[in-house]
Amino acid sequence: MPSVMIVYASLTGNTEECAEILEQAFIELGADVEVVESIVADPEDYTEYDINIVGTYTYGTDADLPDEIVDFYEELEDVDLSGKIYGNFGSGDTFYEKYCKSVDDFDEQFEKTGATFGAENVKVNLNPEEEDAENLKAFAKKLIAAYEN
Ligand code: FMN
Repeated sequence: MPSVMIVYASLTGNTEECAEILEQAFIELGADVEVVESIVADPEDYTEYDINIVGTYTYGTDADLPDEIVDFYEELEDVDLSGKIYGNFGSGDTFYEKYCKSVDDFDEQFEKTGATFGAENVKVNLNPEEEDAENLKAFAKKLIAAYEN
């Protein structure tokens, strides 16, 4: 079974709640999972895990990255993650034009690392509801399937 690292940023708890659901889903699937807040995370740590995940909300005046994940974002592109699987999720608010933009921003960064896209981004409107929990569980399954391929 793969090892998984989830790095997340959450101001009001919605993305954190998603991270917890995802963590539980991976545990139920038999994976080893580590969950770390972005402010204390180092992208180099991803090299020790098979599946690399970012969870982030979107903020600011122009759908900016949260301040506490900017350093992680900038340093990520310099890490060689060839052979790793990646996936992104996050919470946003459909009220905003650039819904969950920060989640998509991480796709571009991961592409620079050489990691392999594992599953479609999961976007959650505010706090996760039943359907979102199902989507997060399906996301975990797809990432593991991508690892096993
Ligand atoms: N959500 C989006 O999807 N796109 C945005 O551009 C966006 N901008 C925001 C700007 C401000 C000032 C605030 C307060 C919220 C914004 N949001 C936006 C919504 C947050 O991403 C959303 O509330 C999210 O659930 C917060 O996640 P958290 O609880 O993990 O901190």
